[in-house]
Amino acid sequence: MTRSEERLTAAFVAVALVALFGGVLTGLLQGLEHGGLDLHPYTPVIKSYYHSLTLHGVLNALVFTTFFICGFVPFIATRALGTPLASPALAWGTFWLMLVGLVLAAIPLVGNAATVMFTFYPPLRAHWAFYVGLTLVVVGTWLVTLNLALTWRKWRARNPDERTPLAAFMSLVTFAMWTIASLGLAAEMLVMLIPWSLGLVAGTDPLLARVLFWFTGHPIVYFWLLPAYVSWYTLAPRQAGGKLFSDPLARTSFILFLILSTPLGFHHQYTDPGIHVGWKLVHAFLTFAVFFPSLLTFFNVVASLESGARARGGKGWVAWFAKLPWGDPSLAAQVLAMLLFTFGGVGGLINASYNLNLVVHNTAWIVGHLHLTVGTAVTLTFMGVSYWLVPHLLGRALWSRTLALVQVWLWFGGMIVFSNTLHRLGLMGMPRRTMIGAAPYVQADWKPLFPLVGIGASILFVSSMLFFFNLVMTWLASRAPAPEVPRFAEALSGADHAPAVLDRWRPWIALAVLLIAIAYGPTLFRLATTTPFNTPGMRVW
Ligand code: HEM
Ligand SMILES: [Cu+2]
Repeated sequence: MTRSEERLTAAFVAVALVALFGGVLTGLLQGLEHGGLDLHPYTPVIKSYYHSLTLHGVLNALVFTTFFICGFVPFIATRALGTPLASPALAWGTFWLMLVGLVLAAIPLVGNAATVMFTFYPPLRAHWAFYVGLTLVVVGTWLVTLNLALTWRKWRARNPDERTPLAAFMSLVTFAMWTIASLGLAAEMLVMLIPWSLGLVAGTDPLLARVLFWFTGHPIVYFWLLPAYVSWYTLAPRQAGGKLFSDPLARTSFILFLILSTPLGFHHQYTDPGIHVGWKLVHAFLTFAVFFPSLLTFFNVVASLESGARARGGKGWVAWFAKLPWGDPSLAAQVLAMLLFTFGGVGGLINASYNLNLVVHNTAWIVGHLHLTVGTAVTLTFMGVSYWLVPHLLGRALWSRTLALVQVWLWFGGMIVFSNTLHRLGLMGMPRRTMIGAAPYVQADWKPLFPLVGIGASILFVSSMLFFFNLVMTWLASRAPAPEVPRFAEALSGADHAPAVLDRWRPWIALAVLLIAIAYGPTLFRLATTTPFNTPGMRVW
């Protein structure tokens, strides 16, 4: 790995962490508002609860995740292949393009001219720069895919008979899946939102926009999750002192994600009129199908951790768990992230169930759920990764491992309080995306739970501040040299046990495209040919 590539990863990760900083700051404000303390009027930049909420969603779910992934995944892929990126110039061009896009989107976002939530559903209409900026960020991610594909081809030319190393294979699948999945969002931006926000066309259509949005909006969760899985599969087993249980099983689960991640976005639209119930049901079934590779992941990763714990003297069916190297903050973060993710997975099945969805739809339950998934499985894992990656990039040892351990456990504990409370409030009917302190319909049974939202949010905020403090001190005050980067785990059952067809791209990508065409084709065709674009834009803030 060249010096320039390390700087590239550092640049992406730095932008990601700045975004996360803004994200947790606004998160605290919202949590406190729910707890009865509305500080929004006293902040300099933030104009309203909804301005804060939009910043929070965009900075955390879109910017932090995407930039971290574009730094981390190529880092892993090039390491696994043992080759530098095919085009460093393209890689840097990509970074600058994405940064320009981010700044373009950030100007109206911060200036309260794009207070449309991170889902930007029309007819809410943001300033055009918001849409154009986000589109440039997406285009940047495609260029990352291109660079990774070129790098793999170069590697393949030199190693015609070898299996693609697991970590590189997973990295490529992640970006291939995302590139297919992001076409919906690109279409929504280019055909609908950008011309409309520029005033080139008069009207738009909420339903078609939502269909295109969720074409990308569901698989984006796998774009966030798969890089966390890369760490769980290829690094965590060795960090735990063990081996990956099965390499072929890991490849199989990623191929299933490639095929199944996209054709199921209607599970976000069960209550939308204008989509036939039959197609909604097809998407519901496919949603249950994509749960299967997550189960494979759960089984494989837990078995791998167990091999580590047993090698360290762990015994029993469950008691081995205590023998994991809990003193390593990077591993502790990831294992705790996995633990909370099991509850996120169970909740996800509830969301996906046609009838149960009607109970939880648009309630605080969803907020509880998504903080277990992207807010913990992904974020806490990325924090764990940062605990070795940032020291490596700075060339200095982590300033305090103890503080890092405290941070990780605080996130775990804070999230249990925060997320559990929101799940319960949701079941009592409390809506999400609402400045609850200003709502006239607050129910008596919600009130005793409000303080817990504020307390959970505060613990999470303290945890994230400790995270940033530790990294800043690593940069400014740490003098010891950085330890070695975790090496890739060996597998108990290795790549040579995997059928060769798993190492081919065309059949799987073709299958993915075919399933998308079946699941989305008829509805998209009908909407595209019959939709009257006659809904005017609104600015409700
Ligand atoms: C200090 C940590 C955090 C706190 C206190 C916090 C708090 C909150 C609260 C109270 C809401 C609900 C707002 C509402 O429905 O009206 C919310 C929404 C949300 N949060 Fe967080 N959050 C935190 C971290 C994160 C992280 C790390 C992520 C993702 C990486 C994240 C992603 C989201 C998303 C996507 C929403 C939904 C936004 C929307 O409905 O438009 N949060 N957060
Ligand atoms: Cu979904």
